[in-house]
Amino acid sequence: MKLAWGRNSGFVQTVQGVEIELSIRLYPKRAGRFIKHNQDFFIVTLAVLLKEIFFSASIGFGFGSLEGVVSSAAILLGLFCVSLVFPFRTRTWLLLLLDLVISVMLLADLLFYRFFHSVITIPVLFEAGQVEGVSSSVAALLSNWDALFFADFVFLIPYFIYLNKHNLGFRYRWLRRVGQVAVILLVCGLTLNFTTQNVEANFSQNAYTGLSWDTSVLRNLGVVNFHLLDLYSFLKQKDAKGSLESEAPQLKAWMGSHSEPSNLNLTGAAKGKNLIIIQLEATQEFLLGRSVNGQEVTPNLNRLTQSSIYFDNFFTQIGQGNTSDAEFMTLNSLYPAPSGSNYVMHANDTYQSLPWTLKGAGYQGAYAFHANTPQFWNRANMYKVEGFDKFFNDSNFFRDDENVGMGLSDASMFRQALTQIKQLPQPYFSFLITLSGHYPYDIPDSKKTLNIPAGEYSGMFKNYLQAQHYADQALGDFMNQLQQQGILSNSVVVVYGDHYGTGWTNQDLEKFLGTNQPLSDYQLKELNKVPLLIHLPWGQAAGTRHISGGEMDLFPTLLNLLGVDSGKEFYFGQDLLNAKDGFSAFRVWTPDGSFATDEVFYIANWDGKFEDGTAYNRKTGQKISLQGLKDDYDLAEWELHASDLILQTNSLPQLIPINH
Ligand code: GP9
Ligand code: MN
Repeated sequence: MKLAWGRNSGFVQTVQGVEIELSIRLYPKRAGRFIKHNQDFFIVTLAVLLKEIFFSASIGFGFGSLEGVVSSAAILLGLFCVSLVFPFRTRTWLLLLLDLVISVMLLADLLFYRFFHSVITIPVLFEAGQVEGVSSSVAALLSNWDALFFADFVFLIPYFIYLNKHNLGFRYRWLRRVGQVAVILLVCGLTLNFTTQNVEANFSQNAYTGLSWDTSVLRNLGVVNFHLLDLYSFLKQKDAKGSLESEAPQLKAWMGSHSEPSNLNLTGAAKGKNLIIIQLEATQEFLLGRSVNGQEVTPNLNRLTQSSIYFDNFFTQIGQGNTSDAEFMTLNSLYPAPSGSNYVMHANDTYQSLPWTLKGAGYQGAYAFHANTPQFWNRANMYKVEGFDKFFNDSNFFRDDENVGMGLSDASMFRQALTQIKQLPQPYFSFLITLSGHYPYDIPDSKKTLNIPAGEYSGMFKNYLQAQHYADQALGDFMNQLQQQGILSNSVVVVYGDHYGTGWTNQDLEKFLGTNQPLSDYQLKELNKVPLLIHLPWGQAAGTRHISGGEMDLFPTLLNLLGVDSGKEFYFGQDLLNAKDGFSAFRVWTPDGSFATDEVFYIANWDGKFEDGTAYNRKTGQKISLQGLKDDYDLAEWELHASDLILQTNSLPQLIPINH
């Protein structure tokens, strides 16, 4: 479609060869009168447009692009003009209501963005249950400036009352009003058609398909357009869930070759032992072995590295589902969703997860312990689906006897969990998820036992260090208890961080790590690593392993150690004790298709073109050519696609035997 300025000072639109002329003659007087008598409509549109621009600036996108402002104005005029068909009084209040709805949406988006670095998408809305749980974070995320989103109401409400009282709205006959709306809609539609056309070509191939992680639409079409497109793609996706049939043979063949053990290092080394997995909230690898003011930040983890198989090159691979994604990968070795959380969106699928597999191999039961409301991350439903026999949570078990940060202290959680673990029929699988390290790391002063010199770091980073130091102490006490109670010699204890923390500055990290230069984006990606420690009875096979891996690899690694046949399982990760080379694919926070091997870290471009990505030699940190990396890139893309397909079509039962 081409747009041209027409003969009669109007628009000429050519649609499939037919010229349509919109003769909107520009009569300045009439136009002036139209604006004057519809000032409520124009004022509200302008106010909301300014809020959109303020939103863009607040999330660090500046005042937005010209396309963004034009597109935002067009969609707002288009949405709000519907109010013009109503009588004046009704429409003024309707306009204020629309203004309010969008303002609340913008504030919710802004808070969400400060926490998750993305705006709210439809799949995320299904996770509303967690709002209750993050309420302590919400207070920390608010800023005084946010009040600006509602500042216009202070003027608009009295002004609209005045307009109504003095009968200042122009009363067109209804047919004319409908005509005006139709013209405005047409102009807005044409404008949007024009601005949306080239987003994919100009900004990113993934602009529309990767709404949850690609910022092109948000930057270039504005947040209201973003939400409408997100809604559209959600509805479309619901209709068209692909089919697995054509891809099943490829998946089966791949699984066959993927699962073949190359050698049998430590296979069955912990056969028949209890499995205790402790997932630590926001514990990052860079904390280990470091001190502040001569004091170790994580003395207990540091000590544990000596008696465990310690993986020091282990990535978190989470998407928007944060903690739940880390759990999901550990339990299933399937990838996080492209947006939202699988715990929420795929809680009706069938899984052959770690609990089911272990129980099939003779384990007496699987138990989850997490001191939060059971609805958070939809755990109450999902843990049943994953095969846990009981979920010990805030509602049915934990006494709220000590609060730290987001909820019950880790110390109390471990203490109370142990009373149950001691009684479980053996061998068992216990899965414990901690909480005290959670953003905004606001723990009581009495629990801050690190001596951090004043002025050294931002408040947020100091709090992070204190919270992690506290959580490390709680973990250390729990490990001592396991030893004293004779559990440690009979169990495999796995400890890992769920994901990175947020909220501090790069300068904090640079100071903490003692780097002399600003950290590059690539270095920051490397710093996102989390620790993984696997403690076997009597410290068997202890030592540091440098193979690169991530949360997707835990499932096959544990099956090997526990001597459980993995031949019939389906998993994307690899057994880190037997794999020759590391391979981890990333998504959402690092563009889809990014991957890390022992040698290379390839960071894909948001535009989705392989050749626009950047690769680094992980030993030297230098940029390297992309030659020879295409196969691994294709593999990363394929694994993500295949995992999504399996989940969207609930197809594991077509690929492997399900034992429940
Ligand atoms: C909530 C806890 C934190 O129960 O697991 O989740 P997160 O906000 O880190 O995803
Ligand atoms: Mn978490």
